[in-house]
Amino acid sequence: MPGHEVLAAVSSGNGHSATNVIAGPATSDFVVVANRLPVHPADPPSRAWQPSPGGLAPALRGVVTAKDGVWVGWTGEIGPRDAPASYEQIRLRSVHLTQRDYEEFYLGFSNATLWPLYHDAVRTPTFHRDWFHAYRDVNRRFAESAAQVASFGGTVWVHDYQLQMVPKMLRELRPDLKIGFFLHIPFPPQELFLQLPWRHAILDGLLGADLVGFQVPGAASNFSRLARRLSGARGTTSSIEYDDRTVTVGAFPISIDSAHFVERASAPEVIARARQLRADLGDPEVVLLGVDRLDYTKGIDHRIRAVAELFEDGTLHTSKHVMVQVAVPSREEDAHYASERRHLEQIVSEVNGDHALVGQPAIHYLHQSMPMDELVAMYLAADVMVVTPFRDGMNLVAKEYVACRTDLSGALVLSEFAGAAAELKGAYSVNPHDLEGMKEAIRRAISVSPREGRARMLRMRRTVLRHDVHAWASSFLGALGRSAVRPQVTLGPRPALPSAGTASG
Ligand code: GDG
Repeated sequence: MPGHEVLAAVSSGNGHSATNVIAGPATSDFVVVANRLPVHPADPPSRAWQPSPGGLAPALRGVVTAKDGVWVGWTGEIGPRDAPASYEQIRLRSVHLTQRDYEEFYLGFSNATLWPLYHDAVRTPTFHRDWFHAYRDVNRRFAESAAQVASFGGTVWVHDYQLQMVPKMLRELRPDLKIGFFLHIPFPPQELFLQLPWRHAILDGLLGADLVGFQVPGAASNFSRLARRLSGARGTTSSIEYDDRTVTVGAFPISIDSAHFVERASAPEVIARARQLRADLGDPEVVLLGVDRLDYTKGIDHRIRAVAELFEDGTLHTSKHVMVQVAVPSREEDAHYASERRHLEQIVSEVNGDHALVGQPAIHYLHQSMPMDELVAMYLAADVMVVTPFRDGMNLVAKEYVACRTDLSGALVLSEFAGAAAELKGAYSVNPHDLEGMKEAIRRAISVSPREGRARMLRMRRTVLRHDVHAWASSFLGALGRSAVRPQVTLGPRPALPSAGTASG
């Protein structure tokens, strides 16, 4: 039974028969494995923990608590400190990272090799053998932790690009498990993926899952094609035969907790705050808004250039129009991110130098993160939301904006290279590389008739309210349940498995 302390014993991840006996959190039929836990340490000197902002936590919290699941991940802190055994009803299992793991697994292979490569190589990816070795070793630790907390025959849902080797490693440790993998970022076309010196290891890692899920169908077909070409798999886009197993592949576009955003956007204090924000901005006719992690994939610079040219050609004027750009600090130790920040700050100050009035900047630039209610108030205060990534797995900000526009006002300008573009058909679609096209889309969004604007927003809201994060999780887990049907696995004497929840077979 999940929910009580057990001694779990699993084989070590190196294929030898050494056995680690650990006193861990109780095992569970449902385990989420993600790079980050849903909590992180509060700023020193406090030893307290607080919920991680953004990321997967809001999306998965409900599913994990409903299933009394365990969440395996890293606290975000270097060193051996464990997160609490549970936090806000989610049971936690910490994976520790050393300074070297942080540099080579996290900053290195995950964020300087895979992240740019998977985002159209918008920055040149760096290939470094030591980074790959660290990635493999850290993935093994995640797999071992998951193996220790999963009940016999349980379901393990592995998330994202930092952990692509976990499915295969976990299957080797625990062939009884149902293993799902979901990639939150794009999966690149062959021409790019083939550059990766460790392409076989990554593909084989993913093929260890019963179900491999992507944000959009294009990513799923990129993966299946590569699996056939490089790993000798057979089959179609949606079903691959590999290693005497069937791997199901599909698109499962992620969404948001739409009802929660509607509720916050309807709260009197949030509505009042939105009014105050507009007043603080000088009660302009039009507020344009961008909200992104400060990331070179998000196309913030091109967006600001387009807005700058609209100020230059007189379409926008500081007395009537203002832009707010929230750029949430992200991966600041990476040189690409540091230089992106300097670049953005330079162009924002150029635009303000040219177009600001005293006490009225053309662009309000906030390099800071903010509480969710403040973000919702921003969404409510904005007439036009501008989301222009060069490539984005989904982009939840676009969906959050739509969910918050309960009165059907507001317009969304959205890059065709965001996964969200496939669903949000009421948006003004743009190619972020095309400055003239972006300017035209912003012009149209500003001057849309109330009738057309409402029709567009209604169309998008229907999609976002119907297809929320709960629908996303159920559809993935439903498909995993169906795909993982296979002959009963019997265990040899080697892995003494966690006793809790042991099935009869
Ligand atoms: C990756 C993929 C995919 C932002 N600022 C604050 C804040 N946020 C929250 C937003 C939103 C989330 O962070 C950002 O999500 P995005 O989807 O826009 O972008 P990534 O961080 O790049 O996420 C992406 C996503 O994974 C999910 O699969 O959509 O394509 O790149 O929820 O609201 N939250 C708070 N303060 C802020 O200042 N509290």
